[in-house]
Amino acid sequence: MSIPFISAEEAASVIKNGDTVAFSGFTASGTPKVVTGALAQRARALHEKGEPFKINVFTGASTNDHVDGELSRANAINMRTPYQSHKDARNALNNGDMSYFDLHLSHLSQDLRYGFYGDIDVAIIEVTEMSPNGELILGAGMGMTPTIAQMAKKVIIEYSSYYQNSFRGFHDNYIPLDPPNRREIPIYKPSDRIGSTVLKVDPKKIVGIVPSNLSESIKPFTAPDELTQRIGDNITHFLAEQLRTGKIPKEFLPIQSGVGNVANAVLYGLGENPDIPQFEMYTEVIQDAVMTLMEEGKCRFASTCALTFSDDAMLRFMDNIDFFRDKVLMRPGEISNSPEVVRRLGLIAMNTALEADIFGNVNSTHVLGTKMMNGIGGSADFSRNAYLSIFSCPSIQKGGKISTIVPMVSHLDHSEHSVKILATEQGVADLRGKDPRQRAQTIIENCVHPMYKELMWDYLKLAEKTGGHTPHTLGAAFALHQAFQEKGDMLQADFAKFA
Ligand code: 0RQ
Repeated sequence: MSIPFISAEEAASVIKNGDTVAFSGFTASGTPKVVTGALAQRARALHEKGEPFKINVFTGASTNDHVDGELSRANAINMRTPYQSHKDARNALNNGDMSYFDLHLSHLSQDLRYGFYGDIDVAIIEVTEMSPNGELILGAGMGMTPTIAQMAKKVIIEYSSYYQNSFRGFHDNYIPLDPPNRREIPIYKPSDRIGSTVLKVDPKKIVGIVPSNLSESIKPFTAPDELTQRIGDNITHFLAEQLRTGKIPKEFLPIQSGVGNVANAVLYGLGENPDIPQFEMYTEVIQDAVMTLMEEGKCRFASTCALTFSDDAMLRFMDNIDFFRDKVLMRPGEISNSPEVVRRLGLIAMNTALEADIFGNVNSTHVLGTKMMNGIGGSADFSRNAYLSIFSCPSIQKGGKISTIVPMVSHLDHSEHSVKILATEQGVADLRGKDPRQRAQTIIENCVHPMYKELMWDYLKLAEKTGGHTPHTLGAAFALHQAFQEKGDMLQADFAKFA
């Protein structure tokens, strides 16, 4: 069967107001880049005529400017899940122009198959190779593509000619059976392949192929600065000590690492520390640092959902693709983030907090309790089930007007039960085996910035007067947040009126 090449406008015309559209990819990698621009134009034209046009957008994780940027600027998104990190989408959802629900990334594929969110009308899938019988080779990110390819009523293909070398062999396409028939996911080490290198789609569902030649447009990461390097060093020294004392097996354990500059700095720190042996990764995203660690021989293998490389690093990867062919496997998000596999492999999970409280609860999503930053992403898929879950952040933000360690988090993503280690540039708090008062003491001693220490000890003393297993004086628990809201500086918090 021959599948026609069509324009972005023709592809966009297939999508109707109110449709649910699902996208391939994970982060910007493997995310479609062409059809959504035409769709945004159509939405604008219809809005100008006073006609409604909004779609529901389901993705593997965050996307790119073509999807979240174009569509949110055109006010064309009704509902969005499970994760975003684009400033225009962030504005739209915080203003109430778009509804958004924040979801564990490993959940969306199965929730869709369970029928929780209705049908998928259209899937837009970026491929790098394709055969007439519907066998697809995906690109640099998998996301939930196997599930959306299976469920969607119609499929639009974006055929990317950007990559000169073939991605064939890097993907592990697999959909687990659904309950009550699910079996174990047979991954016993990060490099175990369980699925197929190609993704099969019913060619009758494919409405057309849209050519694309755009890169992922991922900017290079900034080199570690003094702050991120100190956080990275603190975590690396802690892990080396755990290894020396036998709390981490001598073979070391697979690493999961979140996104961002701190995550990159931690990985560089692991690479440079001679006490950390060669390791493998079981993670959802690999960034530039991992590629360097592979080239240096420090990282042996990475199971991931996406290659979130900057454009320059991606070209380096492509130039040397045969070197990486037996060192990288891309899996769907429900497998890269599978809690079952995470628990079995015994991961060291390293994720980032916006704020943490003195008892070890973590907020990763809501700035000052109300404004959504990105979303929970895969952080809880990993941290809840890891061998060792580490959260890190700088101890202060906004030039010291904000302490990231507070008496009580203003929003909860990861409870004290999922947080074993908390690290800032000040030091590391090991929370294992400690009761709430001991946790508070070790966090204040090791993680709080010196300018906030006295304030935090004052709060603990005040809270201890109220008593209880987890001491809190509820009226004062958000005094730092209130001081920032009213006076622009958390240091202005005053506990005297609660004494
Ligand atoms: O503000 O942008 O105005 O400068 O928040 O802060 O320190 O640069 O944070 O980029 O490392 O991201 C948790 C958001 C951290 C991210 C989070 C302000 C600060 C700055 C950004 P500016 P940083 P990072 C794998 C796992 C959840 C998902 C996850 C994240 C801006 O890591 O989204 O882990 N994690 N996924 O000034 C007020 C505070 C603040 C604050 C920071 N306490 N109060 N403002 N800021 N802390 C990936 C996937 O799942 C795909």
